[in-house]
Amino acid sequence: MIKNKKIWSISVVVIFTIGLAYLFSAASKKTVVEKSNEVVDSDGNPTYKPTIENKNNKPKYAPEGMVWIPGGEFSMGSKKESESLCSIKGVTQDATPIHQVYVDGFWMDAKEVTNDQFQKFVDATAYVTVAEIKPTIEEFPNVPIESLFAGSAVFTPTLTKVSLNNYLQWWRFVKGADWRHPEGPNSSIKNKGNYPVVQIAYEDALAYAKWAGKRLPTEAEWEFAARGGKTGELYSWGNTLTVDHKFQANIYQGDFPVDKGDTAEDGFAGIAPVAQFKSNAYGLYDMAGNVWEWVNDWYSSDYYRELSQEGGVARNPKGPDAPYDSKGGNEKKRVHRGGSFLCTSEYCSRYMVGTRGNGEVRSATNHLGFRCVK
Ligand SMILES: [Ca+2]
Ligand SMILES: [Ca+2]
Repeated sequence: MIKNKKIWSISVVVIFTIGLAYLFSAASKKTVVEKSNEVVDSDGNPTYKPTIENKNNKPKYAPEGMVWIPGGEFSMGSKKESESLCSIKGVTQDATPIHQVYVDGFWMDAKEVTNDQFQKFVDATAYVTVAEIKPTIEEFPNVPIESLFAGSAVFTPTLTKVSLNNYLQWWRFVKGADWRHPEGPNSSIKNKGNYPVVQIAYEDALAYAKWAGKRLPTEAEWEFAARGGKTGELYSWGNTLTVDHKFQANIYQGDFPVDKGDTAEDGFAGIAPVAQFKSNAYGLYDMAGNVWEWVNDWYSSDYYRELSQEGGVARNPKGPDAPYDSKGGNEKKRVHRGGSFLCTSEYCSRYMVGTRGNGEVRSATNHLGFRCVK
């Protein structure tokens, strides 16, 4: 009888323990459930898992101007709801779903590459950028030869408020616009050595990186770095656009894209010298705003979906094998990240850290630059 009683009480304890374990695991499942490698909570809503940084892998000697990004596992991408922070529908769709990614550690330029740095490269190599070369008739067979000029795209404010559905209203191809003349032949970079170099095509950025003994970051490396070890925050500095009513990046305030519409509440109308705002937790400046930055990956609007369907943790992803845009067109596009001094909540909002941009590889603009890694 006593023995039976003992067995009975042991059983109660065992059942109680199993029950507790079950409740505990149910509670932890409540936070994060993985479906393929898409990260969702128990209600199926996209969420982020805590970033797990690699430890103790920092090499001893830092290359000049670069900061160590430890790498590790993180949740990459943007929540669907973030789209409501942007007036144009659908522009953040290509950054969903949130999926698990691992990147190795690497060095990254703390700042956007400047005019002074690019000048050194050109002085050493006599490199000529894409925007400085007259396009050939082979490239543009339908354009009369007398209309083929060396030049590039320049932001040109509109005289009045316009509907924001056609960017050709504020982008103009300007003959003679290039990195030394970012807004056209009458503009210059005199006294702007500390400004980010712009009017840079993908191959120009690549050539600079090679000369500097560096490379362009992958899109995953760029986002890991921009998040600064934080988990799923909206911006590279936190979850609110301003901190103590102060803007944290050089973006655009006021009526876009109207002439004198930029109210420069953040301190700058148009482009700013590099590193005028606080760095993120890794010591990186301007990971949001100032100029867009080329990364190495081909742009595919479906890449995140495809990657998440593969399941597991995507290790050091390098982008799709070929460019693809569900919106159509067959341009060869690569990814841009971070947004620029022209990004506004009225238009693209892509200073949000998990969002993406893209551009044709030989097309440069006066709000597009880059930084390197190694
Ligand atoms: Ca600004
Ligand atoms: Ca930037």
